[in-house]
Amino acid sequence: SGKRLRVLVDMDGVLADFEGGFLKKYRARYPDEPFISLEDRRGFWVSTQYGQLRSDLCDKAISIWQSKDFFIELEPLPGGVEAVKDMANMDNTDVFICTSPIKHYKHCPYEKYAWVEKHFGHDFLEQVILTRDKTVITGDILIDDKPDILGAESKPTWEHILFTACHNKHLSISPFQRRLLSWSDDWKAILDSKRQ
Ligand code: BVP
Repeated sequence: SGKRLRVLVDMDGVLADFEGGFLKKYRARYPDEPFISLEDRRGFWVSTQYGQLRSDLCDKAISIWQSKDFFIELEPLPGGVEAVKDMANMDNTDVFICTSPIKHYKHCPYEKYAWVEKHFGHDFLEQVILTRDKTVITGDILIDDKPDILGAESKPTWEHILFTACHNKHLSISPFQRRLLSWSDDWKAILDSKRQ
């Protein structure tokens, strides 16, 4: 009963393996440069941590995700596509994929749509929201691996569920913030907790 539940699901780090895709292509393109293993990743911004390793590695990191075919070739994270399809088929539930494109727009926005079409089908393109500011999008839940989601709206309507990723797994979060450890975790219970 009650109104429909609106779930916003992030793409990079939640549905698509940005970190794994980055590391694989960085090592292939820069085989003689140092790299950061996924175990050693800290902080949301890959470019920041590479810049701390050696200042010129920031631009080398950025060159990877600015390249053609980076976003379309990202592998799906385990269970994510199936979970979102299941979610979209639940009664009284609307699911949107809510993702921030990079400002180097030559390939990324196109490839994000192409990735959704490839893994969810053409009809699911109706559910895509590209925005650089997720706080202005209304929803009940936002499942996202970025610890701090800020923007123009200081009181977003959604509850942020932190999706565990290599860069955030060591973070201690407020006892009021909830995590989804992976798509094997009980996402249905989190949705049910928000239903009227
Ligand atoms: O398009 C992704 C990759 C990019 O930021 C966007 C994050 O989107 P959401 O997951 O928040 O929807 N991105 C960019 C940088 C550095 C840019 Br300079 C980075 O280090 N990590 C990263 O994900």
